[in-house]
Amino acid sequence: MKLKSITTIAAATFALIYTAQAATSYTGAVTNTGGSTYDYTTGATTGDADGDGALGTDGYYFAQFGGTTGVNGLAWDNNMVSSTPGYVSSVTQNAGVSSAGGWGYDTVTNSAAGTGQLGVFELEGGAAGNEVQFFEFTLGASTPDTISIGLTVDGSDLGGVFTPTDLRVDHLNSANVSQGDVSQAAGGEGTFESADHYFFNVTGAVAGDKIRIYATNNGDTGTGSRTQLHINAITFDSVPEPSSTALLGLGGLALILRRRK
Ligand SMILES: [Ca+2]
Ligand SMILES: [Ca+2]
Repeated sequence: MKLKSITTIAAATFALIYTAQAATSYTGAVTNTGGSTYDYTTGATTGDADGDGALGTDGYYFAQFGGTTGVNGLAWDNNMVSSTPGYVSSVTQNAGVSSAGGWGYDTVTNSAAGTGQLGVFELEGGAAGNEVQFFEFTLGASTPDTISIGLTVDGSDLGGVFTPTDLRVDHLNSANVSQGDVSQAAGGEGTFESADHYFFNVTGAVAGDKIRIYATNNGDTGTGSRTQLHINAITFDSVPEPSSTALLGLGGLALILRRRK
């Protein structure tokens, strides 16, 4: 085989590996995670893109994690345990987001943060059918090709009220052009204190892109006629980048074939 052909093949393979298809997809759910306790470090295969058996390996945001006393209306970041992924350069939130919880909500275990009680990121939903943006994550250097975003909902009391009917994840490129968004019905069973996790893959994101998290008011006013929307936690896991060993292998193959010429 001539070196020119080898070079062409190598270039084509390289392009295959690195041509990122921008897409957003719903990838599955873990629902009613066993009543009042859930361990993010065991059995979390759905959405665990890196396959290490834990959710939130890259980073996480848990509302009111560790709190045991009902505290209402504090700023979202005053009632949170978090670890921002290394590839997220900035996090912004809807100014209306606050945090609440502590009244015997789900107890969860996270590999880095230990065991604590979930609270809620709380946001006024307005009228039925109204969609609001909770968070926006701007991506920076070393953004992986595929990010699994996990959203935990329904991990509190008044399930029907605290469960948004609809969650949406949107991926915008640096020019604010949508690279794909996906919705998934998220609830309705209204089980008291039994959290549900919904997972969305964002593929082909690069530095400067944004990932936005939305929820829609499902119109269930429930007890107390509440219209707030709630998300308990957000987790980030990623599929590792194609390893440099694959490229080294290509280089080695070219070298071997060249010697055989
Ligand atoms: Ca549930
Ligand atoms: Ca993981």
